[in-house]
Order: sequence, then C-alpha cells, then structure tokens
Amino acid sequence: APQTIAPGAVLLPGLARAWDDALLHAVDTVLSQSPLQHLVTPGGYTMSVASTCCGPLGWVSDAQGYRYGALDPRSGQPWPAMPPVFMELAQAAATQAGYSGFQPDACLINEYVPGARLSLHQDKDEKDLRAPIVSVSLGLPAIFQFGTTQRNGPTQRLRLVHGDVVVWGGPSRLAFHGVLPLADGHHARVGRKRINVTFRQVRPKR
Ligand code: MD3
Ligand code: FE
Repeated sequence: APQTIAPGAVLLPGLARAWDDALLHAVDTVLSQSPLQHLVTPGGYTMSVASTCCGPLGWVSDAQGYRYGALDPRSGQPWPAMPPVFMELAQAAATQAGYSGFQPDACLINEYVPGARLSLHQDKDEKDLRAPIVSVSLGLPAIFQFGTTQRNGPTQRLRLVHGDVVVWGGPSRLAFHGVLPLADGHHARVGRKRINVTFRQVRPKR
C-alpha cells in the first residue's frame, strides 16, 4: 500500500519487483547504446556514481555546467529511446501516488557499487516543477537521505530496497536529498550493485 513519507512524497514498496526482469533487460538495452560513465562535475569532481540516460532528454555535465540535452555528447546521437516498460512503470507509479498525467521526457540511470554515494543536492533544472520525479530502486539496498528545501534543515533517512518506487512531488519536489555510501553485499538478480532509475518531466507541458 502507498505510504506518504513526507508532504507530496509517496513510497510504493516493492511496486517494481514484479517487473524486475523486464526492467533489468531494458537497462541493459540502454547501456549497450549509451554506456554508463562517471560524470565530472563543473567543479572538477568525478562522481562515484556512474550514470547514463534515455528518452528525449538526458543529463549532461561539463565545464559549461549542468543541463538537459537531446544528444549524448560522446556519440553526438540522440539518447536511446525510453523502453516501453520504463514508461509504463513510471506512469503507473505516478498515478498510484496521486499524480495524474505524468509524461516523463528524461530518464536517468544511476549505478552504485559498494562505497559509491551521492551528496546532498536539489534537482531544480526541470522546467515544470509541478510534475513529480519517480525513482525506482533495483539491486542492493541503499540508505536514502532527504531533508527540506533548506540545505541545513533536518533530514530523514529511508532504506530503499529492490523494487521500491518513490514518487517525489508537491512540497517534496525541491527537497535536498542524497544517498549514503553503498554497503557491500550481493543481490541475486542484480549482483554487487544498486541501480536507480529516475523519471523526470523536463519540458513544460501544455
Ligand atoms: C527527492 N538519485 O539522480 S533517487 C538523482 O538514488 C538522484 O540515485 C538518487 O538523486 C539515487 O538526482 C535518488 C530519488 C530522488 C530523485 C529526485 C528527487 C529523490 C528526490 C527530487 C526531489 C526530492
Ligand atoms: Fe537528485
């Protein structure tokens, strides 16, 4: 059953578990076209998380800064298509969380190996901040940290396991969030890693 974890943020425990085979195949299809890479931040730090994208828009980072763009800068080609199973799960999750009409145009795939982490940040480069972000966790469990719209506000921790889906909308959409260093372990379907897939609506809808 859906669980509200913060204003506008809804955890759908295990929703993606029934789809995991199809999701993991879809991840492999995307990675075969646009492999994972460790992005370098505009400040010159190489991220411990490896990432790639699919769908009309992808997340690009270089000396110019961060932005969404239609082309994978490595190939000069459009990002791989969003696999249908991704779109179906993202829309089902948004609907179950009470956000109708979710039309994601960007999908980020993040891979965490043991020790990888994501420091506290806000996602605010999407034009339509009324749309939620849908996140799907696969593989090893992670401790997710989230706070308020103020960097130094109070934070909560949430353990996310294989198949969990969280829909972050409303007042939680601009909350600071991050992932603590991944603990070592082995997952029967995914191996020694965690895969997180996020769906975003970047272009304003009309
Ligand atoms: C809460 N990824 O890619 S997903 C990211 O587990 C990112 O890989 C994390 O943060 C991960 O930007 C967390 C959950 C998530 C994504 C976006 C959010 C939570 C969010 C935006 C606002 C509030
Ligand atoms: Fe984020």
